[in-house]
Amino acid sequence: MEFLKKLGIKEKNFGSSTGTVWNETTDQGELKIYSPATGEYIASVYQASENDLGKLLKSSEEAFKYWRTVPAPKRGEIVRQIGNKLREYKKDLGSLVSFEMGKSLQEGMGEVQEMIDICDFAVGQSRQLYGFTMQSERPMHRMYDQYHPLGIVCTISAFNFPVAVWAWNAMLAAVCGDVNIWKPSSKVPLSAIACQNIIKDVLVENKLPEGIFTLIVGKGSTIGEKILNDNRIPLISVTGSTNVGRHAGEVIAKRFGRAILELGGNNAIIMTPEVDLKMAMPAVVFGAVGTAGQRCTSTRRLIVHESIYDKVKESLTKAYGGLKIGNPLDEKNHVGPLIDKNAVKDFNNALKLAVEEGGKVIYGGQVLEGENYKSGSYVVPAIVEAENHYKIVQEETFAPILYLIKYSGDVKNAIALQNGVVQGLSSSIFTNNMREAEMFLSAEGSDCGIANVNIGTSGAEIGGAFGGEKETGGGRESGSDSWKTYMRRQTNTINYGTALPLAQGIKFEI
Ligand code: UN1
Repeated sequence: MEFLKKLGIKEKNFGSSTGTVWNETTDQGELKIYSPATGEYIASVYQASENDLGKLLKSSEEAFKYWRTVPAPKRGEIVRQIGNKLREYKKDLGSLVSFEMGKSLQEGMGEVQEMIDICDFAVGQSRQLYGFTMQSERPMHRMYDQYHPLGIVCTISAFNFPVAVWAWNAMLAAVCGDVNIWKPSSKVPLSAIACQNIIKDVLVENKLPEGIFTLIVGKGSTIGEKILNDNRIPLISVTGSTNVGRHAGEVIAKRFGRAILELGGNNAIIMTPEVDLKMAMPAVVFGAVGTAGQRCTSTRRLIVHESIYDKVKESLTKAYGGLKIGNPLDEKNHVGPLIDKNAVKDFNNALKLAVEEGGKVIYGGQVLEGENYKSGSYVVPAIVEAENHYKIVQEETFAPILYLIKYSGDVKNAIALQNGVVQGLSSSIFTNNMREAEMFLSAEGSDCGIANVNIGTSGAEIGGAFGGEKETGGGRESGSDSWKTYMRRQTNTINYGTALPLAQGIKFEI
């Protein structure tokens, strides 16, 4: 595979780097990475040791002392160069993401584009990072707030977005003057190693010290726990399941660290009687089967008004009938494999539970076999008629299962169903009725972090803040003013007079 060579992936790779220097640990076990696309062996990664983490933290602490003094627009210049490198390697990195994770090449390339977009965004942001000025109640006083670099930021990313989620966090954190540790998912470490190789040239060309962008591939139970507990890391951004996030959030909170939690979703699309079905259908199908249902924003529930239910059911099954399932590197395929056989088990199990609770599988649900599906991770996306209260419908299953749910009466009933889960990431309504759309967006409407009109639940742009409420964790990454989380805020009051008046009219004379 040409792209592996271009990205500097060797047969055996070290798992931790302080920037350009790799720690040569080989005694902590080796991760053997197989492609879910073909089942073939790609390469291996030596897991890092706790000692390696110590080295990373030491170099990060040193680097922070320097990096925080570099003017923010100059830090932005480094991020601009990283964005350009990513442009150069877009096809190669997109291909590796697709090969290692199993998402379609289109989506792999899209993921790298998200990285490039956030680089551009962060470059612009680097000339802003502004606070407010306030009016003081005291004469000859000035008040303002300002933002300073926070310190070491760690990004713990999940397998489903092997590279983009790191960039959302690390590029913003970098312009904010923070230094970065990246702990990628052990299911997709090669994509992370490739990123480290891509940014290496920028670090060398600009003579930057080690410790600004570091990487550690290691066990959650040892390296992960150490990171969560380490007081030297003021901010940890965690993307993963609600279970992973609940534990991480608790540990980090105990030491008063800051966490950005971006956890599970149970995203729904509402279709009202005034839906434009032609437009809605591709959004639903892309949302439900894109990345084989393994996005946190994947569409898991379709809440349809009873008056159009049969029609929607028919066009949906027809659309699913046209899906091409197969090697994600082949651009004609819409749906690639699940990440591994455990995910296939979860898929099967969820379908079984749905049926036990009274659901009806009306399309798909098979595990594919044969020469083209050798990895054993390919499934036919399923559509299941179900009710919102089913236990399994209430859960996030990371697989292409779309629950078809009927509502009657007013749009408020659909909104109640949409909100009637513990997660709160993404949501959409398809309607041409502005009253319904505005109700959905109102204070009585969707309770999610993302609420869209006539757009699906997945595929958010980087310009908006990304994240959700309830068990999704409440964190926000990426655009809008999310950068503020990566900085420490300081309120400053300056007295340029000769008297010392106290606030609130308090008199204190000595
Ligand atoms: C994720 O699945 O963790 O909105 C992130 C989307 C992508 C990001 C998904 N931009 O689907």
